[in-house]
Amino acid sequence: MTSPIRTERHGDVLVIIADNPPVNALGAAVRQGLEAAIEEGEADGAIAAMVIRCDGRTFFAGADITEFGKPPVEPMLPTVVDRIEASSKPVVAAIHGTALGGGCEVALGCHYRVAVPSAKIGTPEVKLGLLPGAGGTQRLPRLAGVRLALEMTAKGDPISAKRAQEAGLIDRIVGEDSLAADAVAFAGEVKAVRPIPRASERAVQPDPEAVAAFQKENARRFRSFDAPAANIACVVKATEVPFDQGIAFERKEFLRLMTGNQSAAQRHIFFAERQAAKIDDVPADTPLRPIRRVGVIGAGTMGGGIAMNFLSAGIPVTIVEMAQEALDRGTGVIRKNYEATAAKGRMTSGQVDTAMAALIPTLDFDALADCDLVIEAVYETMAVKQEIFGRLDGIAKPGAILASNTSYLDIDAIAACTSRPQDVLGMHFFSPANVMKLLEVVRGAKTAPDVLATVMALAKTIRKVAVVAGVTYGFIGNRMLMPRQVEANKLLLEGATPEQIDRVHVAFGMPMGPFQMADLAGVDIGWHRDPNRIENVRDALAAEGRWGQKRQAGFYDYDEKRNPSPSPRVAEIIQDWRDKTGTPQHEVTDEEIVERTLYPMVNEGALILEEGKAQRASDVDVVWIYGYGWPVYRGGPMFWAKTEGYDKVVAGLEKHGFTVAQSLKSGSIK
Ligand code: 3H9
Repeated sequence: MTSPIRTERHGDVLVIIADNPPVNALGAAVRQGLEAAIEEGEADGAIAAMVIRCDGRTFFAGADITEFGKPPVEPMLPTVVDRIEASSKPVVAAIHGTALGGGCEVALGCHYRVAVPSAKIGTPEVKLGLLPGAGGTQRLPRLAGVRLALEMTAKGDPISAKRAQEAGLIDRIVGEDSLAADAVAFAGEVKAVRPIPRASERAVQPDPEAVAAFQKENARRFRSFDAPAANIACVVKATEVPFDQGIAFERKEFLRLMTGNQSAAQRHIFFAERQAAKIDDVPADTPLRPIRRVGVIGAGTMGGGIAMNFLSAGIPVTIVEMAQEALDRGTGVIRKNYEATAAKGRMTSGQVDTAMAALIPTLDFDALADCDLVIEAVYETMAVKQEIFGRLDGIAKPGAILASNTSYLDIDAIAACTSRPQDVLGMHFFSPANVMKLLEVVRGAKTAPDVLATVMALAKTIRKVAVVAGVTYGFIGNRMLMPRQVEANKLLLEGATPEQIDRVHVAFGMPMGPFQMADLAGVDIGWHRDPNRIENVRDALAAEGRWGQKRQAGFYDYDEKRNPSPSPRVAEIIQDWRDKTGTPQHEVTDEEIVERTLYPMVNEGALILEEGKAQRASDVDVVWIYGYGWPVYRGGPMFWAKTEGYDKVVAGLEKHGFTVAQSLKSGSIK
């Protein structure tokens, strides 16, 4: 097998080039090749300096994550980085694309670093539940100081080449298109400089104030995650002990994280997210339909948020409403949202204007005729949707993709109202649609493969994580929410309180519990259809005007700042329903809440998979991570069930009388 590493001689500079697509991950063959190339440069008397660079789209994007958990293959990355640093001849890293994780650590092991202006440098290991385990936590603070090292390791966001240069991580920014030649020239300039600058030999001052401030600022963000604290501890260690001892500490912490459940879950989600983009029976090279203009029907909260995704990506949008007032209101909200982003410094006012200029608000339905994709975002009523799709069929140009943003309804029944069901599918955005990462792409019985492929690719353009779902009530996410809600309501009657149930969910890692969610979304959702029908606690609250946060009263009472407190009135209403229904009371434990609200979600997920409404278990996990804030360190409901043990989940479900999915019983979930 040919090595992914080759060498070239440019005068007295040995250029070591990696070619390991797609992202030059530092797999075993790359590590072996790098070590051998350094030896080659050391041994050759005609060589005075070396350059390490990569072919393809990026400098090394990190260790090869697929190797984690498998038997180690020598040389390990820390050894390779040490070998580079120990070289008696200067080594220059030539960086383009993203020097991430182990890639960043290779660069830090080099004696000099040059980069193109568009390059990014970072240590995102924390996002995989890890820390830079090839000396990064010890070299980074020595080169860039404690504060930036904390930012980079514990938060994991990459920095620009410019910022890296200011911080002393990059020695020179070179031409965007002349990296190879400029790096060789730079190596020529530094080849005779002695002593050779080695990061490990530099001193770093402790900065306890910076550490304390950083921990305080990020306490919420780091809540319940193991890896940020470990990253911080390693950086602090770098300021306290000699390099070798710091490395020993880093190694110990790295292995602890690597073998833990959190990192396994986070690595699972990394691959799950990428896997979700693949459609089993649609080839990756399926020709796509061009999407140059998007139409959105409905300028309400959902429609406006959907439109923003495309405007932000530079795709013009025609947005249609029935009344001028609603149209103006919708357009105004879009502008206000953009201006708020600009006020936070995340957009320029020029970008706000460009986005707004690409929006055509209109009352004229016929204006949708030149759109390549039309997304309907109106009331969740089948009759209304069918009427709209019938009209759209008469207006949209041939080949246009027609999508519904329905959260529950049958896409096939909607498609049947058109003469072109092959062009129809669901695009289920999550609220707020311009913020939430998840997009459920609902594949109808007749949806054409290229329509599906086009929408999946488009999702990437608008920076969504898309998951394919089949036609089933509530698709993947909302269908799994239903058994949770049913049980939460039963538990109230049996003796639990909304506070207890929500607390168990928040302690589990969810952003909020079922009743907090109801208050946020609106307790009155669904109730307006038949206000005279009062069948449960929720209806009773809605009938009393306790519609949730918007009314400062729902399952909780709220003050003006929307801080919740337990509601005596709600306790009364619950007691009323306990009496009315004669429900036997018992002391509900936290464990029972987990077994009765979270296990049924897993069970429903298994049924969805058995019915072929989701392609794979990891897709179900992606839905819950990106659509509902399931804690990423638990890897999504299906992954979590595996870590809990399928037997335990099955036993818990059976104990409470649920009918358990066959695949869960046999442990054959895929
Ligand atoms: C580490 O370095 C530990 C060390 O500190 C210590 C060691 C001792 N390995 O994302 P894309 C695959 S931890 C294996 O779609 P983009 C990916 O699965 C690592 N495979 O492209 C996908 O495969 P497929 C620290 C990897 O252009 C394909 O490459 N580094 C790896 O949107 C394309 O990926 C990171 O955490 C990998 N490291 O984004 C960086 N990376 O086509 C992780 C990617 O079969 N990577 N693949 O689905 C990224 O953030 C993005 O991939 C990147 C490119 C920004 C590089």
